[in-house]
Amino acid sequence: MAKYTFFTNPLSRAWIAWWALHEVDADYRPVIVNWSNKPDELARANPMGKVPTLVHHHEGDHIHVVTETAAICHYLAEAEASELAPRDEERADYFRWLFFAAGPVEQATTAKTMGFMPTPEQEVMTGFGSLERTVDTLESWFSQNAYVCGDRFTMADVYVGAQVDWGLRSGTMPKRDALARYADAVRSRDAYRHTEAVCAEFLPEQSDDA
Ligand SMILES: N[C@@H](CCC(=O)N[C@@H](CS)C(=O)NCC(=O)O)C(=O)O
Repeated sequence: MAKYTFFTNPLSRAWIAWWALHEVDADYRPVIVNWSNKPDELARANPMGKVPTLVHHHEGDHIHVVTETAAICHYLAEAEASELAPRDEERADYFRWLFFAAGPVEQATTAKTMGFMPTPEQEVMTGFGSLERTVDTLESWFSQNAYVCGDRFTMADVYVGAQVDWGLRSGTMPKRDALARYADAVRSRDAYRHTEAVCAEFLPEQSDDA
């Protein structure tokens, strides 16, 4: 049995966790999930029925279920590749930007996709403030740092990098030179390219609604 069962869909956020699995060279079994025909195995692991969902099969009889893409990324770094987890002096930057991307950045880009723009009054109580503010904040960091933790690629760059990559490709994030440079750097990872190739193989399994 593979060490991990990975519920996924190549045309979804699960792509990010897929990339993380390849960064750590994990032993996993992918289960492709179509929205109209979800396996019972997924509902048992994650009542949200969302992908990515990762099941870690431990020796003996117990499992651990991890959901939420950013959590899966970090979990895999700790479990499989400590060199991708933060060193003590990197923890502040690592967790700051990992959570910033999973919260404000994701909310801001989703809001834009859905056509919601907070008014100045609503910005005060909206976690992301405005898309402009989140992008300005990311830009200020990546104007001065190659990666989330400075000069070194860590697992936080899988998640933050994927958000920036997708934001720029989809046009939900305005183009800025520092962000474009960062996106190019993460796209050059071997594991990123390998994930693209693996996902392409699974695309024919997609149903129209997935
Ligand atoms: N908060 C979750 C969001 C996961 C999510 O929304 N996944 C979507 C695909 S991008 C999904 O599974 N949609 C199927 C559904 O809701 O039925 C994460 O960050 O992993």
